[in-house]
Amino acid sequence: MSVQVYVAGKLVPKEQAMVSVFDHGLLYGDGVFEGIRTYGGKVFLEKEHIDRLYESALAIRLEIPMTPEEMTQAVRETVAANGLSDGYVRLVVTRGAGTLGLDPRRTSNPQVIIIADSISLYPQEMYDTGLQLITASTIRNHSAALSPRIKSLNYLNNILARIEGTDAGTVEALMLNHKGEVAECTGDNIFIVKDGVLKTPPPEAGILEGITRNAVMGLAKEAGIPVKEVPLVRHDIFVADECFLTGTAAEVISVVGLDGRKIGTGKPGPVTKDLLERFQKLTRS
Ligand code: PXG
Repeated sequence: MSVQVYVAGKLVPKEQAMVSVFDHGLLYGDGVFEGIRTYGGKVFLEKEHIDRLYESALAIRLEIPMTPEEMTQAVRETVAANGLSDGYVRLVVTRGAGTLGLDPRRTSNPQVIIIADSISLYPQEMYDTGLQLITASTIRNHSAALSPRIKSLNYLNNILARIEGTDAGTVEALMLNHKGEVAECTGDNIFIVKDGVLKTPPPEAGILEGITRNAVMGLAKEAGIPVKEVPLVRHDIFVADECFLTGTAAEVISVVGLDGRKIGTGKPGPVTKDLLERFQKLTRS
């Protein structure tokens, strides 16, 4: 059976799932999105993702034409209609079709799109040996220009950095903020472990407050590992004992090199492994 996509209030086969070429989501990147995992047919951290979607929409003054409860229901129906067990849900809300010109008042009918499909993951080998990163020359958007806390349809900033990574042969790239501090990667948050303390940049560093990030900080606290949200610079990564990334797709993945320099032992460290194990328990509970 063909993938069923939720669009314009109903489920249709993916070949028939369409929006207007006048949609401001397409014309201007005017909209918001979420990426969510399902494990065993259950939507993982559902409330957290739905809440973040509504917060992103509020931040760009986009009124979603359904309640969070209706959205939750629509997501569950889409997952069920596709018989999805372990997969991925992409929720998109656009400003809707309008006339040419930026003015959102000239749009009508924000579009809610829900896609539930399989997910492409990093190969297991990368979890076993750890990732290499490069630092992108493209910095993270200044939060006074477009706040990285909004998961908007404007991902060019991250895409340009990702291309730099691809050119250098890495699957992710580190992005600094306008102050030269470590912000995050193009689709993942970053953590280091130093002298038994887990450290990650605070939201003010210009990051998306990842839902996996927050879950992992909670797991670390439960495990008795001190957690600090502090500004970090590249030096902190170079001298870290361990480094890892978190994200919906990646879960928890070790980083063993930055710009060709070895981090820690050059192998996935014990804290990283412990947190990945704890996270995986959480997804299977
Ligand atoms: N930073 C950025 C810039 C992201 O886009 C994360 C961190 C990690 O956040 P979560 O909440 O996932 O722990 C993200 C997440 C996709 C896709 O389809 C992108 C993300 C998540 C899921 C799917 O490209 N980005």
